Amino acid sequence: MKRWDVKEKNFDLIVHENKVINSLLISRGINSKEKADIFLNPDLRLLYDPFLLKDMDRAIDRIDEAIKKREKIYIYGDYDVDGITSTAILYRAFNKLGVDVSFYIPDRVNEGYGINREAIDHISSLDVDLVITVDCGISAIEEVEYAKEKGLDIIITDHHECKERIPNTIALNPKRHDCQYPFKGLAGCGVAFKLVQALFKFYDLQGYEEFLDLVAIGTIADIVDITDENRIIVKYGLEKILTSDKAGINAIKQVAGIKDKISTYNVAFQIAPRLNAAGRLSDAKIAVELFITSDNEKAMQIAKYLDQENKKGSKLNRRY
Ligand SMILES: [Mn+2]
Repeated sequence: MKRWDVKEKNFDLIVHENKVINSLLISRGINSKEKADIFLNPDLRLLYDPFLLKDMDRAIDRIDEAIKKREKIYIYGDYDVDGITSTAILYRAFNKLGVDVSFYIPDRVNEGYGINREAIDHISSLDVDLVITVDCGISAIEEVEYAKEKGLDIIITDHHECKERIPNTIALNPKRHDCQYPFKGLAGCGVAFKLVQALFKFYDLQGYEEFLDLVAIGTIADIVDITDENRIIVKYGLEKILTSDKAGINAIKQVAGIKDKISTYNVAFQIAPRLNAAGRLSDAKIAVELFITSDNEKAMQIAKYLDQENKKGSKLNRRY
């Protein structure tokens, strides 16, 4: 497959004035000066404008309405690391905005991935007005219609491939065929992060960077390509993990033995498996709790529990 890759690359393009660097960049698939800039100098200021995502303006309008009317918002997540971190990012952001927010993570064994009717029944019984999905929803056409019949409004945030038809609701996904966003490779938590970036911009709030630790964990764990905007997220996110003041980040670092140095390896092979242990146990909620609590003791208890369960799991894998 690599051969075809090379053939498709246009070595006549000029993305950098130095010829050697230019061909190196082109061979990596970097096809614009803007992308070359990000590659050579990943800088937070080079993060794309979140409003370039199709429907971002509509999403912000609907959320603003929810905030003004003091509506209840439910985040609908997923049990893998991308879904867990996405949920925690939005939860923390809404908490900061003073929103009445809760979250729902489907059970891996009993419910499986994505939105299901029983979950919608449950959520709609709780006086919820607005549901925001993370890392799922872009193929749930019927379930979204069902939720609307039940009086729920839904905003989808997702990064999975889009079929020709997508649900008839506000939907953020860089892979939408009608979305002009310059980078298609965001993880689910990357899309959630863009929503937070847009909200902070809209309300003129500082500090969206504080979510980069969680975005980096989800992005690395989801095995998306660490190119383009993901490079910026991972570079700053790894630094943020080391200096984080989140109870859960510090607790998981401690059980994973991470102190003053960190790489994508530490996240992929030490942090992510411990979080995935929760999903395996049908207990992914607890991993979200880890990342939204400000109670150091509670965070440490959860981290130790995940650490033990992960050790049990890896023993099982060795035996069979
Ligand atoms: Mn994902």
